[in-house]
Amino acid sequence: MKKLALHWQILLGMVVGVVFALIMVKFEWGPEFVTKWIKPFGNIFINALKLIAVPLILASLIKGVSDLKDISKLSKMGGRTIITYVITTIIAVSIGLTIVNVIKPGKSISEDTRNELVESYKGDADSRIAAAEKQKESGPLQALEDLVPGNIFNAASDNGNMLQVIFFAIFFGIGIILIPDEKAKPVKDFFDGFNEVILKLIDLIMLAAPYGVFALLAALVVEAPSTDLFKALGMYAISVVIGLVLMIFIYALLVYLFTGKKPGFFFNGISPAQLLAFSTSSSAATLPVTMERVEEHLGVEEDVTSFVLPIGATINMDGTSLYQAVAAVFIAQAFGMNLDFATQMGIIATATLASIGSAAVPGAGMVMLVIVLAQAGIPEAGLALIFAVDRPLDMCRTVVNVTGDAAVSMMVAKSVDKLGEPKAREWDENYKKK
Ligand code: DAS
Repeated sequence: MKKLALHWQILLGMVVGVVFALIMVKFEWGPEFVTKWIKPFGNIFINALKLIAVPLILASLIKGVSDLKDISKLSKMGGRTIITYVITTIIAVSIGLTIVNVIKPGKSISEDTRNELVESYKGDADSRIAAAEKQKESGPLQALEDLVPGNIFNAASDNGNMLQVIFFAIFFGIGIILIPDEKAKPVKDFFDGFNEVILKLIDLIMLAAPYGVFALLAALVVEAPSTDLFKALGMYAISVVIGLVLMIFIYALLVYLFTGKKPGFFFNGISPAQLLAFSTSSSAATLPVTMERVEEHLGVEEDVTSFVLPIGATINMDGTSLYQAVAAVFIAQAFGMNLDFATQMGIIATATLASIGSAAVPGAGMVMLVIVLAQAGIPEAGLALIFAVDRPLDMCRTVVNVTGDAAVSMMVAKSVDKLGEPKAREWDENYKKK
């Protein structure tokens, strides 16, 4: 297994997982066997990655920020990063709106099919709609208020609060810059070493990647919604996927235009992280691998990756914003509503904000979709319409989220002259002999 490059290992794990599940569903005891005896290994794998995500962000961000000799560099890189993130998100939403208005997937839903779908999925979607309701009640500055954790350990306890961990790490790193060098040195050395250990732990966790992904895909296939997807839902899913694929090519074009690196180089470097994003539906769980791949295989220096990627994993979700634009207009179409141009322009603003507010965990994009629906006056019951296909689309949009972060980190690195040759850290010689 070690001979195969990482992305082939992960791909093999996915394919074998799907084939295994398709065989298992032929037996009456098959689905239960997969859910009870295989799926736990997939959850263990995701948890191991999520476990490492917070220490990794703390170590790499604190190291990254404290390595910046002065705070002005932080604001320079920060400014470029946020602006680039917002621009790519607006591009994504605009592509989503264009596609859903051209394909019009919601037009083919008949009245009774719609009512039947809303009824049959209402129960399952209720918890998400409830979470969405709660989200809607929060005030306009809620996101800003949530940025500052009252207790770092609470913030670290749930990957949904990654922004709070990032806030603390940047705050702590600034503190290191501001104390005298002789006091700062031992602290910085500690975080340097801590960072190295975390990266080695990621290598170890990734040894289990093919097996973890096997379990995740097997469980997904076995638990796929049994009802055949209605034609409209199929067209809706195809509309989202067309938009997402288009975004992937736009990233490759932007990387080539801004850095000169060819698409083959970019995709070869980032593909293991993309496959992991697809399997886990979680940018947070994928972040450790995204950072290792962007640093070691795409040549972005650590003080850029440690800053740009953790922030990107939480606020730059271009795949999610594109999905939210398509979903909102699809639901409006399904309910026989015609959204005027002004409302659709409003969707660009709210889908951008909703994707920034979406946590880097499975299903977050659908919960935040309620903000887009509320702003456009689209019924929230429509969430029940799209619930059945949310998980496979979540896997696809998470791939785009992660790819966008990697592309932006390369462009920002190039702009601050921190894009070098990849150091492709395979197993270092002395480790192999241990
Ligand atoms: N699954 C989220 C992520 O981790 C995206 C989403 O739910 O839309 O990027």
